[in-house]
Amino acid sequence: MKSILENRPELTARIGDVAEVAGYLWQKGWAERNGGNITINITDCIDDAIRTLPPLSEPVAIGMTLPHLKGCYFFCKGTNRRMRDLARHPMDNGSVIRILDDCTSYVIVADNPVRPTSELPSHLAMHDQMIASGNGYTAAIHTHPIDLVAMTHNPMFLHKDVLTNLLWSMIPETRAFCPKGLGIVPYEMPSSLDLAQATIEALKEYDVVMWEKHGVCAVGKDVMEAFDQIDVLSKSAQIYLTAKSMGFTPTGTTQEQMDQLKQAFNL
Ligand code: 2HA
Ligand code: ZN
Repeated sequence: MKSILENRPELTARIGDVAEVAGYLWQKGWAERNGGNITINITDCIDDAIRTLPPLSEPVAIGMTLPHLKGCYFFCKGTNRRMRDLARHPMDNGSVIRILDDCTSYVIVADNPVRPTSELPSHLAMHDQMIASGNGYTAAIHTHPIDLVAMTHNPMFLHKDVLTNLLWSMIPETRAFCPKGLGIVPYEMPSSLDLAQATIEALKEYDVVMWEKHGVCAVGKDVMEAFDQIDVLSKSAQIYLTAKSMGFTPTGTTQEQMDQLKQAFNL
């Protein structure tokens, strides 16, 4: 069967980036079994030939109305698919969906009828909000970083911006490259509409949020940028726990040093 990636270098590159990031998530140990999901908005890569493809599925209800997604196209990791398999064979472990004009349902259009991620409501709600805000973001990642998830098991770290300030203070790069910090979404049932709602609420203020005792969710201009933000936060968490395992609590940079950085980098 012909893939829609054939003779479409831009679309091929974007999905290649998703596969590359999927490989990183697996290598980092953040993507056990089918854990985590990635979606990217590819509407600007869609041409008339794709637009006229017959759907591979009946319309499927999303469970919410997303007014900014009318006619948009997304590449989504498939539900129950492994991140490590997405890395090697993205078009067999993910699919392209189109949001129907009712803004409440989607159809699968290519390459295979792979049902999208179980966290689709959260992912699509994030994309809807990103379009509404006009921030130009096109990517959303959800993954299970061991260090960051562990930290959400301590109630002390669930208060607003306690983790943000702790992680910023571990290494200057985190302050510079994750300038909005890390939001907290209190525990909700995975895949639920409540989780989707709480996530978009938190993303009004942050680009990366923790789903308490579950995982992290990050958005960005592209999939690499979203990944980088999780990566710098995880690096800080690693520094914190390395110091702790050496038997001491790390001092962290001072508020003044962080403020200097904010000024110097215009954050
Ligand atoms: O896709 O990580 O949260 C599997 C998950 C659900
Ligand atoms: Zn998850």
